[in-house]
Amino acid sequence: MPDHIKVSENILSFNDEIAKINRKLLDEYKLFSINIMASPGAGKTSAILKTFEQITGKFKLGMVDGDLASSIDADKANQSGISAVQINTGGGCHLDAKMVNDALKKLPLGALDALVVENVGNLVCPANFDLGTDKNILIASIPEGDDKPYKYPGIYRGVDALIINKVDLLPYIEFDLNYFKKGVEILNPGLVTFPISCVSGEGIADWVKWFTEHIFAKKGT
Ligand SMILES: Nc1nc2c(ncn2[C@@H]2O[C@H](COP(=O)(O)OP(=O)(O)O)[C@@H](O)[C@H]2O)c(=O)[nH]1
Ligand SMILES: [Mg+2]
Repeated sequence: MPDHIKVSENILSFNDEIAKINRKLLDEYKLFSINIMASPGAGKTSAILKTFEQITGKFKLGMVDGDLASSIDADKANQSGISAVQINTGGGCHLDAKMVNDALKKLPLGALDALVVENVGNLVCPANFDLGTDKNILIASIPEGDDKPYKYPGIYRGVDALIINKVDLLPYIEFDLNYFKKGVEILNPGLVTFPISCVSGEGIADWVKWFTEHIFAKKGT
Protein backbone atom coordinates (compact mmCIF):
# COMPACT_ATOMS: atom_id res chain seq x y z
CA MET A 1 0.00 0.00 0.00
CA PRO A 2 1.41 3.46 -0.88
CA ASP A 3 2.65 5.45 2.16
CA HIS A 4 0.25 8.37 1.64
CA ILE A 5 -2.75 6.01 1.78
CA LYS A 6 -1.40 4.42 4.99
CA VAL A 7 -0.99 7.87 6.59
CA SER A 8 -4.53 8.97 5.72
CA GLU A 9 -5.93 5.66 7.01
CA ASN A 10 -4.06 6.22 10.29
CA ILE A 11 -5.39 9.77 10.57
CA LEU A 12 -8.94 8.59 9.99
CA SER A 13 -8.69 5.70 12.46
CA PHE A 14 -7.23 8.06 15.13
CA ASN A 15 -10.14 10.41 14.39
CA ASP A 16 -12.67 7.59 14.76
CA GLU A 17 -11.24 6.64 18.17
CA ILE A 18 -11.68 10.22 19.47
CA ALA A 19 -15.13 10.40 17.85
CA LYS A 20 -16.10 7.34 19.93
CA ILE A 21 -14.95 9.15 23.09
CA ASN A 22 -17.03 12.23 22.12
CA ARG A 23 -20.08 10.06 21.44
CA LYS A 24 -19.74 8.33 24.81
CA LEU A 25 -19.42 11.69 26.61
CA LEU A 26 -22.45 13.19 24.82
CA ASP A 27 -24.44 10.02 25.55
CA GLU A 28 -23.53 10.21 29.25
CA TYR A 29 -24.98 13.73 29.36
CA LYS A 30 -27.94 12.65 27.16
CA LEU A 31 -27.15 15.58 24.87
CA PHE A 32 -28.59 15.36 21.36
CA SER A 33 -25.89 16.62 19.03
CA ILE A 34 -25.69 17.61 15.38
CA ASN A 35 -22.82 18.35 13.02
CA ILE A 36 -23.88 21.02 10.52
CA MET A 37 -22.00 21.04 7.24
CA ALA A 38 -22.40 23.39 4.25
CA SER A 39 -20.55 25.73 1.91
CA PRO A 40 -19.38 29.07 3.28
CA GLY A 41 -22.36 31.43 3.43
CA ALA A 42 -25.09 28.79 3.07
CA GLY A 43 -26.59 29.96 6.34
CA LYS A 44 -25.21 27.65 9.03
CA THR A 45 -24.91 30.36 11.69
CA SER A 46 -28.22 31.98 10.64
CA ALA A 47 -30.06 28.64 10.89
CA ILE A 48 -28.56 27.90 14.31
CA LEU A 49 -29.50 31.35 15.65
CA LYS A 50 -33.00 31.06 14.16
CA THR A 51 -33.41 27.61 15.74
CA PHE A 52 -32.30 28.95 19.12
CA GLU A 53 -34.80 31.82 18.84
CA GLN A 54 -37.58 29.21 18.67
CA ILE A 55 -36.40 27.05 21.58
CA THR A 56 -34.98 29.68 23.92
CA GLY A 57 -36.46 29.39 27.40
CA LYS A 58 -37.20 25.71 26.78
CA PHE A 59 -33.79 24.30 25.90
CA LYS A 60 -30.18 25.34 26.52
CA LEU A 61 -27.96 25.06 23.49
CA GLY A 62 -24.21 24.57 23.29
CA MET A 63 -22.29 25.31 20.12
CA VAL A 64 -18.88 24.44 18.75
CA ASP A 65 -18.00 26.76 15.93
CA GLY A 66 -15.38 25.94 13.33
CA ASP A 67 -13.83 28.57 11.09
CA LEU A 68 -10.43 29.11 9.54
CA ALA A 69 -10.08 32.34 11.49
CA SER A 70 -11.96 34.84 13.71
CA SER A 71 -14.50 34.37 16.49
CA ILE A 72 -17.31 36.19 14.68
CA ASP A 73 -19.79 33.29 14.76
CA ALA A 74 -19.15 32.20 18.35
CA ASP A 75 -19.40 35.86 19.46
CA LYS A 76 -22.80 36.17 17.73
CA ALA A 77 -23.97 32.93 19.32
CA ASN A 78 -22.77 33.88 22.82
CA GLN A 79 -24.52 37.25 22.51
CA SER A 80 -27.79 35.47 21.73
CA GLY A 81 -27.51 33.22 24.81
CA ILE A 82 -25.98 30.10 23.31
CA SER A 83 -22.89 28.70 25.10
CA ALA A 84 -20.44 28.78 22.21
CA VAL A 85 -16.79 27.86 21.80
CA GLN A 86 -14.88 28.93 18.69
CA ILE A 87 -12.30 26.69 17.06
CA ASN A 88 -9.92 28.24 14.55
CA THR A 89 -8.49 25.61 12.24
CA GLY A 90 -5.83 28.02 10.94
CA GLY A 91 -6.39 26.96 7.34
CA GLY A 92 -7.75 23.46 7.97
CA CYS A 93 -10.80 22.74 5.80
CA HIS A 94 -12.79 20.74 8.38
CA LEU A 95 -13.21 20.02 12.07
CA ASP A 96 -11.93 16.75 13.47
CA ALA A 97 -12.98 14.79 16.52
CA LYS A 98 -9.98 15.95 18.61
CA MET A 99 -10.84 19.63 18.03
CA VAL A 100 -14.41 18.94 19.12
CA ASN A 101 -13.16 16.98 22.14
CA ASP A 102 -11.06 19.99 23.24
CA ALA A 103 -14.07 22.29 22.78
CA LEU A 104 -16.38 19.98 24.77
CA LYS A 105 -14.07 20.38 27.77
CA LYS A 106 -14.82 24.12 27.72
CA LEU A 107 -18.61 23.76 27.63
CA PRO A 108 -20.95 23.33 30.63
CA LEU A 109 -22.26 19.99 29.30
CA GLY A 110 -24.35 19.28 32.41
CA ALA A 111 -26.31 22.51 31.89
CA LEU A 112 -27.10 21.91 28.21
CA ASP A 113 -29.94 20.14 26.38
CA ALA A 114 -28.38 19.92 22.92
CA LEU A 115 -25.13 20.57 21.11
CA VAL A 116 -24.70 22.03 17.64
CA VAL A 117 -21.38 21.85 15.82
CA GLU A 118 -20.98 24.35 13.00
CA ASN A 119 -18.36 22.79 10.74
CA VAL A 120 -15.96 24.74 8.53
CA GLY A 121 -17.65 25.92 5.32
CA ASN A 122 -16.71 23.21 2.80
CA LEU A 123 -18.57 20.52 0.84
CA VAL A 124 -15.71 18.02 0.62
CA CYS A 125 -13.45 17.58 3.67
CA PRO A 126 -15.95 17.61 6.59
CA ALA A 127 -17.73 14.55 5.15
CA ASN A 128 -14.73 12.32 5.93
CA PHE A 129 -14.44 13.11 9.64
CA ASP A 130 -16.86 11.63 12.17
CA LEU A 131 -17.08 14.04 15.11
CA GLY A 132 -19.06 11.75 17.42
CA THR A 133 -22.33 13.66 17.02
CA ASP A 134 -25.71 11.92 16.73
CA LYS A 135 -26.68 13.32 13.34
CA ASN A 136 -24.96 14.88 10.35
CA ILE A 137 -26.93 17.71 8.78
CA LEU A 138 -26.24 19.35 5.44
CA ILE A 139 -27.43 22.84 4.56
CA ALA A 140 -27.75 23.60 0.86
CA SER A 141 -28.84 27.06 -0.20
CA ILE A 142 -30.64 28.34 -3.28
CA PRO A 143 -27.91 30.72 -4.56
CA GLU A 144 -25.40 27.82 -4.70
CA GLY A 145 -27.34 26.30 -7.61
CA ASP A 146 -29.39 23.17 -8.20
CA ASP A 147 -26.50 21.01 -9.47
CA LYS A 148 -24.63 20.63 -6.18
CA PRO A 149 -25.81 17.06 -5.36
CA TYR A 150 -24.42 15.97 -8.72
CA LYS A 151 -21.08 17.74 -8.15
CA TYR A 152 -20.54 16.92 -4.47
CA PRO A 153 -22.16 13.47 -4.09
CA GLY A 154 -20.03 12.38 -1.11
CA ILE A 155 -21.46 14.83 1.37
CA TYR A 156 -25.06 14.24 0.22
CA ARG A 157 -24.64 10.48 0.65
CA GLY A 158 -23.50 10.64 4.25
CA VAL A 159 -26.02 12.95 5.92
CA ASP A 160 -29.09 12.22 8.06
CA ALA A 161 -31.08 15.35 7.19
CA LEU A 162 -30.96 18.14 4.63
CA ILE A 163 -31.93 21.77 5.07
CA ILE A 164 -32.53 23.78 1.89
CA ASN A 165 -32.01 27.37 3.02
CA LYS A 166 -32.85 30.73 1.42
CA VAL A 167 -36.08 29.55 -0.24
CA ASP A 168 -37.15 33.21 -0.10
CA LEU A 169 -34.77 33.69 -3.05
CA LEU A 170 -36.49 31.09 -5.29
CA PRO A 171 -38.47 33.75 -7.21
CA TYR A 172 -35.25 35.58 -8.12
CA ILE A 173 -32.77 32.80 -8.86
CA GLU A 174 -32.92 30.07 -11.46
CA PHE A 175 -33.09 26.95 -9.31
CA ASP A 176 -34.94 23.83 -10.43
CA LEU A 177 -36.08 22.28 -7.15
CA ASN A 178 -37.19 19.04 -8.85
CA TYR A 179 -33.80 18.58 -10.53
CA PHE A 180 -32.06 19.26 -7.20
CA LYS A 181 -34.32 16.82 -5.30
CA LYS A 182 -33.87 14.14 -7.98
CA GLY A 183 -30.10 14.33 -7.48
CA VAL A 184 -30.49 14.04 -3.72
CA GLU A 185 -32.90 11.09 -4.00
CA ILE A 186 -30.42 9.10 -6.11
CA LEU A 187 -27.66 9.61 -3.52
CA ASN A 188 -29.66 9.38 -0.32
CA PRO A 189 -33.15 7.92 -0.87
CA GLY A 190 -35.83 9.22 1.46
CA LEU A 191 -33.54 11.80 3.07
CA VAL A 192 -35.56 13.97 5.44
CA THR A 193 -35.51 17.48 3.96
CA PHE A 194 -36.50 20.88 5.34
CA PRO A 195 -36.87 23.80 2.93
CA ILE A 196 -36.45 26.91 5.10
CA SER A 197 -35.79 30.62 5.03
CA CYS A 198 -33.95 32.29 7.86
CA VAL A 199 -35.28 35.62 6.55
CA SER A 200 -39.02 34.92 6.18
CA GLY A 201 -39.11 32.12 8.79
CA GLU A 202 -40.76 29.74 6.31
CA GLY A 203 -40.26 26.08 7.17
CA ILE A 204 -38.41 26.80 10.42
CA ALA A 205 -41.21 25.29 12.56
CA ASP A 206 -40.95 21.88 10.84
CA TRP A 207 -37.18 21.81 11.26
CA VAL A 208 -37.40 22.87 14.92
CA LYS A 209 -40.04 20.16 15.54
CA TRP A 210 -37.61 17.51 14.19
CA PHE A 211 -34.77 18.95 16.28
CA THR A 212 -36.73 19.15 19.54
CA GLU A 213 -38.23 15.67 19.09
CA HIS A 214 -34.67 14.35 18.91
CA ILE A 215 -33.69 16.31 22.02
CA PHE A 216 -36.58 14.69 23.94
CA ALA A 217 -35.80 11.24 22.52
CA LYS A 218 -32.17 11.46 23.64
CA LYS A 219 -33.20 12.58 27.11
CA GLY A 220 -35.55 9.60 27.25
CA THR A 221 -38.59 11.75 28.05
N1 LIG B 1 -31.98 35.76 1.59
C1 LIG B 1 -31.53 35.00 2.58
N2 LIG B 1 -30.31 35.24 3.11
C2 LIG B 1 -29.89 34.44 4.13
C3 LIG B 1 -30.67 33.38 4.64
N3 LIG B 1 -29.97 32.75 5.61
C4 LIG B 1 -28.79 33.40 5.71
N4 LIG B 1 -28.73 34.44 4.82
C5 LIG B 1 -27.60 35.36 4.61
O1 LIG B 1 -26.52 34.62 4.06
C6 LIG B 1 -25.28 35.13 4.54
C7 LIG B 1 -24.44 34.02 5.16
O2 LIG B 1 -25.11 33.53 6.31
P1 LIG B 1 -24.35 32.78 7.49
O3 LIG B 1 -25.38 32.30 8.43
O4 LIG B 1 -23.26 33.64 8.04
O5 LIG B 1 -23.71 31.56 6.69
P2 LIG B 1 -22.58 30.50 7.14
O6 LIG B 1 -21.29 30.98 6.58
O7 LIG B 1 -23.01 29.22 6.50
O8 LIG B 1 -22.60 30.42 8.64
C8 LIG B 1 -25.63 36.25 5.51
O9 LIG B 1 -25.55 37.48 4.85
C9 LIG B 1 -27.07 35.93 5.91
O10 LIG B 1 -27.79 37.07 6.29
C10 LIG B 1 -31.98 33.16 4.06
O11 LIG B 1 -32.74 32.26 4.43
N5 LIG B 1 -32.33 33.99 3.03
MG1 LIG C 1 -21.07 30.68 10.05
